[in-house]
Amino acid sequence: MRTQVGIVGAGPAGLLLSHLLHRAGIESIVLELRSRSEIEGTIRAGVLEQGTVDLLDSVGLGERLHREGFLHHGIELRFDGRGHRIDLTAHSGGKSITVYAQHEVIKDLVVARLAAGGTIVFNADGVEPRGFDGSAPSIHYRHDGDAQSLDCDFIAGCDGFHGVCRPSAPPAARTEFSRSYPFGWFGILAEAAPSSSELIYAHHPRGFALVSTRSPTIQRLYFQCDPHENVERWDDARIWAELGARLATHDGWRPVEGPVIQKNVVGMRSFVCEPMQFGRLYLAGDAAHIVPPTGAKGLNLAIADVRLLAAALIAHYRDGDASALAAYSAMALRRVWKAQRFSWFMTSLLHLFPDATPYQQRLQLADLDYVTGSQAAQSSLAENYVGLPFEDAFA
Ligand code: RFL
Ligand code: PHB
Repeated sequence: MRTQVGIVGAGPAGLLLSHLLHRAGIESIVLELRSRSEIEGTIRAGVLEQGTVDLLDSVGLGERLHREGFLHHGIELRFDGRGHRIDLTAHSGGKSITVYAQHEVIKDLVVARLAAGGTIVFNADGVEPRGFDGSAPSIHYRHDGDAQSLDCDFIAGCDGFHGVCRPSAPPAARTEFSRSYPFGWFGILAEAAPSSSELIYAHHPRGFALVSTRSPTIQRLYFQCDPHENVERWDDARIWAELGARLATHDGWRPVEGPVIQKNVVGMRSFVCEPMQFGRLYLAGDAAHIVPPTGAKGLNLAIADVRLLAAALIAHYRDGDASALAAYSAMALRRVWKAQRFSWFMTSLLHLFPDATPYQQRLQLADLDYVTGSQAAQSSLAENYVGLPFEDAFA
């Protein structure tokens, strides 16, 4: 088999890249380890930045998102039993966020690719990118027990943090920066009506908690936990007692409770691989970088990467201009590091750090007081939360 761009991974990065290339008349094939039902059923992100929504709109993917997603103009920071609303729209020159689940974005992308005659090879095992240091890359894999190979001009490594593309680049060519956190997030989906019309990020002496949403009848909530916590030790009553304690306000606010229909623990890590290009292999999304979910940046960064990468590939094929491809890694990394900074800031602001000294604990409270009391600090938070503007010349 042969195609122009061989894409590894059918997450948001790989599928959107394939869609953007198709619209410019460039062929691609997506190789995915898992089945269609698995990728469409994995519960992950929920918050889409304004720029992400605008991009999805501009390429015909906004219809269901606007119908079923929730447009939010603010978030609440809650600490010391009191809520403080940050007006995102007022502080960001009119921008907002949309709460729409990542797996719904995936479903929309799969439908769009298949309707356009695109190829997504599900259940592709043993994927191995080869020859990307020369001019004739290929991807070897197994499908239905048969060995296959896909020849291509470029390989896009969109296979997430645990994928094969990043490790296939020579270790000496990669510099990796990472930080792990001494806690995880216990995430639940519950059959309940919304507790709040906007997201609530709560700081509490028992640990962080977050109220998000999915639909008028399904709610998404998280609370900080031990990274090795066993979800089976938590029945519904214990989960709601913990969430109730961390989210309580002095005026008696309580979350709306309901049966917990899914629970899992998410690890927290910050990670960046530099560069994001190795010869004809280009990394995008979680394959190249990870942020803790507190800033809601991971999916949005994956989308920002492929926006740049698609534009650079289009410049190469349409105009014979290789300069954007050469600039891809440096340009993507500028945004990546700003998202790293913001995600680290939000994580540090809101979580309980088990080894924090009393001095550091007081600083954290001062930070919360400052952020919620200062217009300048709220503007900075809002600008980052709704998504920094795209700075590149090509679109
Ligand atoms: P993905 O989504 O991990 O997709 C990679 C795909 O590659 C496949 N794959 C392979 N395919 C072939 N061969 C191999 N060897 C392969 N190895 C892996 C995988 O099966 C998969 O289908 O990466 P991508 O596309 O870069 O997208 C990144 C986002 O998924 C991720 O950053 C976000 O989910 C992070 N995130 C959030 N981001 C936001 O922007 N807003 C949020 O509100 C938000 N909340 C979250 C989150 C992540 C969370 N978890 C579970 C880590 C909340 C949570 C709880
Ligand atoms: C979610 O809805 O899953 C969500 C919302 C905000 C975050 C992270 C996850 O910061």
